[in-house]
Amino acid sequence: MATLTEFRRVADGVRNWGRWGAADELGTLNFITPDKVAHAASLVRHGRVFPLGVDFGSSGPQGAFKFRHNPVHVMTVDGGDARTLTEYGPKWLRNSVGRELSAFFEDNPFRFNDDLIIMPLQAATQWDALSHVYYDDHLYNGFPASSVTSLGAYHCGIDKVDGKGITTRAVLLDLVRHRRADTFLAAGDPITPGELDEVAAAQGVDVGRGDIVLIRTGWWARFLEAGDGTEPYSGLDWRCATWLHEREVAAVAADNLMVEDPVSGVDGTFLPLHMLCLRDMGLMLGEYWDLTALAADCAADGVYEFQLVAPPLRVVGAVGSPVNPIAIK
Ligand code: UVW
Repeated sequence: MATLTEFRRVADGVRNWGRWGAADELGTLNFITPDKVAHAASLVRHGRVFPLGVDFGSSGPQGAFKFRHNPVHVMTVDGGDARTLTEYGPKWLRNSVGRELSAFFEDNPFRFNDDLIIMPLQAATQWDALSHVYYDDHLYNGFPASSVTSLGAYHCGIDKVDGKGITTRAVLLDLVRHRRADTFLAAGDPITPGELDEVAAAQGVDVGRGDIVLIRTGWWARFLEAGDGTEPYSGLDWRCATWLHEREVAAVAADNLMVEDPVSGVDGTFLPLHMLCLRDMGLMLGEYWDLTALAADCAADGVYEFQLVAPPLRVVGAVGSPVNPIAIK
């Protein structure tokens, strides 16, 4: 177990504050240049498309924390309403909605359905914005933590990164295949920086400036099998922050709940990799990405690099966003 002093030494080494100016809220997405975007597009050779988002629904992966819930999806207008209004008439439904819908539906075969969703933005496939975590009362680039209020994140909200797309070259590092794991990386054996190098070398792929790194731990496949959103797993050791920093990676995403190993590895802290990536480096984390089909394709053709398109929603002042990332080969 590392000490907090050791953690702070690593944090000082990876911190990008001021690197792109005092007002910067993009962080390591700044590594994605127009040349990088063009190169990523040139990696598309066959037109094979892999949606990496998981289902947003009532049987989603939430359960690990009481403060998060699976999405609640309800219909607000549907075919039943049209039937109610035409068969029983609007007289018993004299509220304004009833009057409005009867104007649409009565004597009119042209109809519509509407719906509504209530969910934590972290419920399923997501990006963490740079304002998602902090320590010592500061967000990325030294912005005060107090700038995140009940009105939202004034600094480093997810809406600030939309200008970047987000699209670039991405690289899959398949830890499940490398470790010859059954379905997933069971708890107790965190992924080290040295192992990331080993996997990249074994796959014959390099990781460099402006790339998004996708880490396959198999957790999502395990969740689909066992249905347990609380199941522990092995994720990235907190020291992988230095590995990501040295390679000037733009972002990292995984198929599990937190990207990082659920056991902290730093005495007296929680989420140390989150803190180093989001708060010190300005590097976004993606969680609950489904990498199964993409990994099968990469294993089949031996190509572990591709174009990734993963724009967040422009939820103003939000500290995260649902996303349906697309990998294209
Ligand atoms: C927490 O676990 C608090 O956050 P995340 O969803 O980013 O892992």
